[in-house]
Amino acid sequence: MDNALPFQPPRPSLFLGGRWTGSSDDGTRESVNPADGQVIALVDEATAADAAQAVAAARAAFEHGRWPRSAPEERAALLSAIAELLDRDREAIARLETLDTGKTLKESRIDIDDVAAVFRYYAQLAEDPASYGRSVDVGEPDIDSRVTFEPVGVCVMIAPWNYPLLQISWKIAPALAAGCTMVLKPSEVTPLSTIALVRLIEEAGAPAGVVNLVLGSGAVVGAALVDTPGVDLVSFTGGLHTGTRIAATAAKHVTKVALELGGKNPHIVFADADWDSAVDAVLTGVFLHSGQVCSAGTRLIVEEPVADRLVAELAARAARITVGDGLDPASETGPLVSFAHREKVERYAALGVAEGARLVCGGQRPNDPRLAEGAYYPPTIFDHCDRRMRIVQEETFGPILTVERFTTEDEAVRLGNDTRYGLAAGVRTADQERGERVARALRHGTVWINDFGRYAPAAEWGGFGDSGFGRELGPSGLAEYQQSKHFWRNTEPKAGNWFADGGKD
Ligand code: TXE
Repeated sequence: MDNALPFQPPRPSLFLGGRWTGSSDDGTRESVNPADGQVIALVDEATAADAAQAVAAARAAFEHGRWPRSAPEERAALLSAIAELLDRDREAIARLETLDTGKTLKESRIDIDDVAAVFRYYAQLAEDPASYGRSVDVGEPDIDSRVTFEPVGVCVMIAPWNYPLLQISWKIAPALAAGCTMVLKPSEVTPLSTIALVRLIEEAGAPAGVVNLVLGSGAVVGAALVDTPGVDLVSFTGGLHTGTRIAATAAKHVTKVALELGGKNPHIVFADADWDSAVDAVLTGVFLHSGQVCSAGTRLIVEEPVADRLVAELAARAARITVGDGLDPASETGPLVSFAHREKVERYAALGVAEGARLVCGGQRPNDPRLAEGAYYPPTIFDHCDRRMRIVQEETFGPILTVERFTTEDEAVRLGNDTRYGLAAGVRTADQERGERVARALRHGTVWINDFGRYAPAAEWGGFGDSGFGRELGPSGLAEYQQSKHFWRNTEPKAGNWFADGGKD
């Protein structure tokens, strides 16, 4: 029956202590292509006992293996080798990512190139002595004071489904550079590209036990990983509700936590902004990957005089976006990741109508019969929204743009900060000083000025507020996987005679 599937990753698909294995209860799970509802693969479904075994394997590799004690050159070589293998297998993995997530092949290829760039960036950082410590001048010639940055230990990495390969790689690459060992748990909705990546990591020569992989549900496997003693760090990207549960469980074990919990990201457009690039960026910012992007610019905040014109142009352009199977080169955006997720997005669209926002385009399933079998949902715009509406405040994680208007700069900033999240924001204006002023006032982890959605491996990524804490990418992304130790060496030890008798009787 497996042979009937269009894609079958090599099974078994769990990787524990350097060995590929099935689930301890022989459980499996189907992976579904959201473009047509077809099952594309069967993967092994781990149990809580498998999760505990994975943590034990990572613990053993951390305590006794060579990786935490490896030389910088060895770490850099492994990271570079992984990047090379990603280049080699780019097309195959891109196809897998598209089948599993629904995103277009063009997007999947970009993801894989970005992932390779992140591995290369951390290869470079792994060879930089500044990554491992610094000397401290304590002002005494006989004191040699050094702070070293050591691997934090065993890391659990839990990733979501929207950028499966990319988000888990933002965790794996710095953790390897730091000398950590780890257990990966991709989303049960999109496990395939992570299986492929772990095979490449094995091929690149990672010692047994350094990278372990378990697959399965958050409720069983994810929860077991977080609630297992012997974990030093849980790095999680996903929903707010899940993130708070993970943090609460981790607190019981005094486990360090890093959380990236999404956002409701404002895109502020002043009337003087360059028109064509503004229209283009607002459109791409919200509808790329059908809005399933944590930093999507879902909340347009536009200066009153140009609002009607901008909404009209956005609606016209949105209606022309070609929605379709990600494998079809004509498709500009794919389906939502799953049928269940489409239902959630539909509930938000219905809520927008009920809350009194004006539906300008989209808002119901496409009636093209070629899209009938997939989890498709069209670009949707709600105008005349109010800051108190739930569609303005909650992360819909779908192709839904809300529009609010402002008349003063203060009001724009107030609206831009009027969110429990704080992941990313954009401001568009021809006035450079105003751009800087507004960017400084916005409480978000990334602010784009006359651009949107871009990032760089060397620049930190993460949120303010309920978007979470901890940083990925950049030197701070490495620091997340390290802990400091202070060495204080006295080169000329002498009695200090603090006490009056000098310690004699
Ligand atoms: O994510 P979950 P879901 C947002 C988005 C979306 C919402 C819910 O708004 O609609 O979250 O999506 C694992 N212990 N984002 O339900 O549940 C789970 O198996 C340990 C934002 O799909 O957060 C998966 O691997 N792990 C986001 C991962 O957590 C648990 C990207 C994410 O799943 C667990 C995706 C538990 N108790 C959705 N429960 C972003 N920040 O980019 C689940 N998991």
